[in-house]
Amino acid sequence: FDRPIRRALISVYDKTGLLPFARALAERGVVLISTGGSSKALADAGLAVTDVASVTGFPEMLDGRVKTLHPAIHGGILARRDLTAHRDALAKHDISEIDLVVCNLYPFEATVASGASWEDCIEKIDIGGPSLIRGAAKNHDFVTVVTDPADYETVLADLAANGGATTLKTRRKLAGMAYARTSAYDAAIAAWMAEERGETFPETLSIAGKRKQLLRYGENPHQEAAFYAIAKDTRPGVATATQLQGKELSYNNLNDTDAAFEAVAEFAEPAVAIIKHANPCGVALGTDLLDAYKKALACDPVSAFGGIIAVNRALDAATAEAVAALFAEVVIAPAVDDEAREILARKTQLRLLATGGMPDPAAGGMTFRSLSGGFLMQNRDAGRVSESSLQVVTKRAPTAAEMADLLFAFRVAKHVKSNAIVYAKGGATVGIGAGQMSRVDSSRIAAWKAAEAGVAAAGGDKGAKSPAIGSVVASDAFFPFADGLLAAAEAGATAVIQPGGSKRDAEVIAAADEKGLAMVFTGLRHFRH
Ligand code: 93A
Repeated sequence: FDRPIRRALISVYDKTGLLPFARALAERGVVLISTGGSSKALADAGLAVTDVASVTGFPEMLDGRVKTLHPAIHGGILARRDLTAHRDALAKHDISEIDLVVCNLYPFEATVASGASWEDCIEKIDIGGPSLIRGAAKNHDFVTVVTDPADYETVLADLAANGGATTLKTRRKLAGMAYARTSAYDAAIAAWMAEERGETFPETLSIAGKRKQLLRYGENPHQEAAFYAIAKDTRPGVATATQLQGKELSYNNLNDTDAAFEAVAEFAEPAVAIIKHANPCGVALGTDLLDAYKKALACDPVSAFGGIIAVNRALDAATAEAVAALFAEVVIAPAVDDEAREILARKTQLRLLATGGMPDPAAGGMTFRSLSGGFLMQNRDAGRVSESSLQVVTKRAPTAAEMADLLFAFRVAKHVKSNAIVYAKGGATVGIGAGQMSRVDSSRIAAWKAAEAGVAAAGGDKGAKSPAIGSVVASDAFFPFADGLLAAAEAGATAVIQPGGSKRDAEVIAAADEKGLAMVFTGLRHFRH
């Protein structure tokens, strides 16, 4: 049934690319039928066009709510060309076949995003358009449906190659895209209605994701995977980034790059995070990016090998040179200076991503986690503490320098898998303990890693002073016992930040006082699993 297209129905809100497409159709002798605004655009361009009203015998009515909803249109779209009974029915009612439907919908999503009133949003719910699209897609054995101006070229190429007809392969592909569009459209309407009812978590949920990339494999080579972007979510990050160079991004790259970029987004000062296996090897603030990079790298230079680096400023030449000296998998930045690009271009394998901006760490949004048979959904962890929200619980209050590091360390701890313990000094992490089942183990690991980094920095001198000495320590959740805190004191930490709220808080506070530590409670927990 690859028959030449003879009649096309054009009803598009977004008129991008319409005129050249319609002109090419007209040149092939295709009869153009069209609705109000589309019809006017075509006629203004000098194309011969038949108004829908003259096909249906009805004017467009009810402020345009009923334009194409008529058997003369839907009969022409839905009739099976291979059934005599269908052809007879059309003939009996004087209905002509429609072989091509070109339709894109009222911009419901954009209208909601613009903050329009309830009434305006309701008016932007397209009814006739989805009916045209769904009908044409159902009857794709005979009818071609185009819902995206980006596909006009494909259709014209098909017509040119097939004597004015499309191929079944193209029609099937376009039909699938058509249903993807109408389902995403309805999902957006349902989500908006739930939001308007004040339901953050509606009883049923559809999420429209657009495939951004097929991945070579998943977390492991025997797993298949793809990367989807949620259309509604325009937060700058991995899903919206442009890859400027380098090898194809892997599943694990994407996961780690997200962790890295979200971590540096926490800070207004120049910041760098180096991530491996979704945990930071180091995070630091600096006078500039290069300074921050050196400090972040010093935290765990061994693990940083093959890591992922995020910065929160346009990547400059000096930092690019330093980064180029390390083997890194990915670098992500809001922007990349021309000189920095040239420098990194030498590292042909290195994946370089530019996001165009930084996400607002305090902005809302949802996160998902899959589990067998379902998924968990929660608000993004946008929780934040400030100096004024902290409660000093020890005899000694933190000094100004300790306070700055406490706030920094706690913010980093939010980006470390639980149980998270972060030692920090001078705006840089010096030891990180991540993902342990017991908090005291995380505390000991972080201290041990700090000591190791100290030895490495001193060229292997086993007697080198641990950078944890004189540091502060953050814990993502309360210390259930004094042991984790005592391990930190032993490592040389002088101040502690933690949520508090343990049954044994009194014991933990007493231990801190005994060791001369200053300790603050946040009242806010940052679990991350
Ligand atoms: O209000 S509608 O749901 N009623 C209809 O019968 C109808 N038919 C097509 N909207 C309808 N359309 C939509 O009109 C199309 O989906 C398209 O977005 C728009 C094109 O209108 P115009 O050609 O007047 O600019």
